Amino acid sequence: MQTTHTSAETVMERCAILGGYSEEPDRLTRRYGSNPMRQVNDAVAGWMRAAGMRVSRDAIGNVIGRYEADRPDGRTLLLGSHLDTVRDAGAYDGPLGVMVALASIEQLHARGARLPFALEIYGFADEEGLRYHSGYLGSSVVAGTFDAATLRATDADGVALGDAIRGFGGDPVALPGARRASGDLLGYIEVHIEQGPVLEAKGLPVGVVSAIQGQSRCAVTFTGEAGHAGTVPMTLRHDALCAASEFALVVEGLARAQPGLVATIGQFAVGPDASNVIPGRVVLSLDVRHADDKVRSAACEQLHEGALAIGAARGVACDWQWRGETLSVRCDAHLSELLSRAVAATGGPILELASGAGHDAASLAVIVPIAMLFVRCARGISHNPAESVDVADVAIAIAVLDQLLVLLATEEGGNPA
Ligand code: HGY
Ligand code: MN
Ligand code: MN
Repeated sequence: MQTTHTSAETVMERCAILGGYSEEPDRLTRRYGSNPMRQVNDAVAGWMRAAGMRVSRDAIGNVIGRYEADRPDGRTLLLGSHLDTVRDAGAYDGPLGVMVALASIEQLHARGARLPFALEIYGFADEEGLRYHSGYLGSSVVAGTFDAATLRATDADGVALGDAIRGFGGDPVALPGARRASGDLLGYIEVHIEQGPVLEAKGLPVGVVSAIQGQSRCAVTFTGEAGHAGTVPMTLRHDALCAASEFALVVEGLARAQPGLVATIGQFAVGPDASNVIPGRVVLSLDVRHADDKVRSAACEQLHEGALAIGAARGVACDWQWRGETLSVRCDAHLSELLSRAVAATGGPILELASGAGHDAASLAVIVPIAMLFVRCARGISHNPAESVDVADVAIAIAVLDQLLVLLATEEGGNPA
């Protein structure tokens, strides 16, 4: 029988194994529907089966493991996180949550124990939105908030999402059937690295998440006029890159001026991308976040107006595409209180902290009560191959989740073995 420490070592090993499945040879990049995603789903499915779980895949390609209750009318607790990554990612953002949940169920299975509710682990097929710029594809289907118009979105190679879903073994027509009804669900618990510096600064291994801030995602295209770098006078240029660069500094200035606002231009594609050609077109991504949805929306509107004004002043067209929005959500008070009691039961001081990062829990909050446990990560680094966690902190996270299951089982009238 594994102790939580050996379980934690297994979690670390498995995150390293999954981190080896990448679309790129020298860094970790795993987009929705890619072969490495298929390989990861297969690996996770194998570990789930070995833990006594029944494995299925839904219409978008989420991998789902189910561990039955000790009674036929038991409700279901959802657990999990995402298995896709950003570009040049770390190994823990997403997979850690799936592996910690699996470690808890492996311990139940090893004891031959069952709870008065079923447990289902979701390995979500896309949370980052790297391929289609629309985050939460996997969990939005489960929550029933997936926008069918997104099926027509195309990736950098012109592949429509609907075709990518079929190519991944899913079925775009069956997506509505993958929605989970709230009725029999107890809630959703997600374990995730903090991706920030607070736990490390406080010297704590884990923290309970109070809320997840909302985010807006846009694609902004500046279209000027490509021209000869040597012959077009500066006063006659319609330089798309200069317009986009002026906009980038407006974005930074607004975010610096507004407390709690963060705004990021993470992608910046210059065309035609030749050293002796005045850039005619720039497509950039914009990510805006704030704990207060009204502040975030007002900032987006202000940036939209700013982009149009910059384009007009420079004779550069500006196209603004909204790519998606998630509202700020508060974690469920009762589930979070149980999670805090579980942290206390493992001897830890309790710290509540808000999440600047988005998580599948924010997506699922539409259908179930949610709670999240953060795990300390070194220097708060994430979305970066330097992302790392300590095995002792992972062992604590597993112990907290085990305790939470005991508390929930007691509430559900079970006597957890
Ligand atoms: O962008 C985020 O907050 C998350 O990592 N998808
Ligand atoms: Mn994540
Ligand atoms: Mn992420």
